[in-house]
Amino acid sequence: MSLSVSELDHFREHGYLVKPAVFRDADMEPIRDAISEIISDAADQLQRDGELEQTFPDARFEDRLAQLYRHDKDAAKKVYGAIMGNIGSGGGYSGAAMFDMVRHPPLLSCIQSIIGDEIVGSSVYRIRPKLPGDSHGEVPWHQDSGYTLSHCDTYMVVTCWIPLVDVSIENGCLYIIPDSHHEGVYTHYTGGHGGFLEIMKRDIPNIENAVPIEMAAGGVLFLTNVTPHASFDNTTDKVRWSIDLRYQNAATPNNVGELPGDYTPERAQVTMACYPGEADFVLQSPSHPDRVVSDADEFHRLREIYVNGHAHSPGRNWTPLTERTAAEQ
Ligand SMILES: O=C(O)CCC(=O)C(=O)O
Repeated sequence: MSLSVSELDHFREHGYLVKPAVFRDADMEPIRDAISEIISDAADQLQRDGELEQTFPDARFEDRLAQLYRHDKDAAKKVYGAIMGNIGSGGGYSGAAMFDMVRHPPLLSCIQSIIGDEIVGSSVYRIRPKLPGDSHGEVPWHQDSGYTLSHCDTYMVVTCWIPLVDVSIENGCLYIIPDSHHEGVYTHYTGGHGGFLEIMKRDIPNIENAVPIEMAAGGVLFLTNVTPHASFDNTTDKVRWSIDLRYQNAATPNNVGELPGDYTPERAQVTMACYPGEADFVLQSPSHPDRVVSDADEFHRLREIYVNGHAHSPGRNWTPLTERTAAEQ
């Protein structure tokens, strides 16, 4: 499976592409099982510690965390923290089932069509549960480049957004704005909805053309790092589970072969990985096959080194969102 010329043209021209059925149901079973196991272990532990009354062991994959959340919000947040990690410092699940999602051969073939055959798994990936009734569930308009260092703005880092359940407007699918990726990185503000970075609507050309991307589980929404996107409330009673993965060519700044301690405040920014705080990893390299991470334990070890290592990142100089700015939009 790779991208056809017309799919590639669509991606380049409009800044996004939806490709159905890149993952079959059986391909997603291991990650769903891994997530379910983390939920079970965390909920059981909270119950043993007296912090949670009910654990809903018989609930289905798309129901259980929603039931936990309705029952006890604080406990449910601790449970999903173990899966998703923290924005900014990573963490979250980095076991074998995640590694198999990241290096899924049909997905890598599509990625190769976009960025070439030297493929680095870009450091930021997330497993996201969008919970019904979570007032922090909205992810406001942003470009992924808003989160990475500015010297990477002109490089291509491809985001792959993969729903593990069917997604619709009702359960909080992604929205994108076609053709709005040609003008670089827009001004972001810190402390937007849900605590995330946010671009004011007035600053995004064509915002009126925003489209919801409803998709079946296992499809992939490919986005550029400068394609504005957002997601809103989940008004159903089930969890919207998705995974977002990122990929870049090996020539794009990365931290392969480096340690968090190599990132010091004195270091010149242009020599830094686009997102210093989490580990990048080589997934395909005809020129340096020895650098390819092919072992799930090695993947986990690399990720953990960065989670525990606190690499210095200069970040970006986005200013906080004030009530006045928010009201002006
Ligand atoms: O999954 C979501 O709702 C938001 C995902 C997102 O913004 C991203 O992957 O950059």
